[in-house]
Amino acid sequence: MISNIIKNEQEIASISKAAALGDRCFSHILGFLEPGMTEKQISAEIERYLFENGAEGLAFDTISVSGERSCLPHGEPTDKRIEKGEFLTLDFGAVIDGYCGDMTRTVAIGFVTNEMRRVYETVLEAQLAALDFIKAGVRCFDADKTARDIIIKAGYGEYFPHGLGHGVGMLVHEAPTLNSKSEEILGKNMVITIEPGIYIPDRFGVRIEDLAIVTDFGIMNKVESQKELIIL
Ligand SMILES: [Mn+2]
Repeated sequence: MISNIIKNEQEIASISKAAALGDRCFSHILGFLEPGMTEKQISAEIERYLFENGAEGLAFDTISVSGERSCLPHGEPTDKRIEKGEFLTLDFGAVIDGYCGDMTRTVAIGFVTNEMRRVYETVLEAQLAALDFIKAGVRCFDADKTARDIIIKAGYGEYFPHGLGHGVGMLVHEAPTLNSKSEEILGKNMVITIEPGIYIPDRFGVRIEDLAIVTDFGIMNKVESQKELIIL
């Protein structure tokens, strides 16, 4: 079932709960992670934590991709072990009261190269700019452009192949669609993701995703996890 594009108070409360559980899960995983663990071990721990702490389901199959596999926006976790000098991207969401959470963080293991840091900082700058720009009345393609222009200017435009975000409700992908073609206008109490990414084929990728409520004055970001680069 798909929910109305404008969420009511109860729906917003449920999505907020799912987002808060995501934050707690991410914080748990930061303490759990160690080099040498496999992508699958990490995704299994994310899912175990979500279910143990109130999730009634998963919004989608958990993404846990590391090293050169982090360049796959929708990669499935494998038996590959995470190693120092790699990025690890985790994208996951709980279902609570029938409503989905959805968040992504990319963390580094051990150390990063200058180029990895530059890519990370570019995605972060793009994400922060979009968060700052979005409010009711904004056109979806302009929201996308705000983030995309920063990524293009940094020279990585061809490596941002997907849209800025999507609506979230009972389904994890609902209206509105935030991409470079979408003329939809964001309205108060729509619930959307803001998730720019850069994916350099066969090398590495970075995505930062928050889940937010659109208001007349900006957004209420329901994801509070740190987004400045974390090196574990
Ligand atoms: Mn998403």
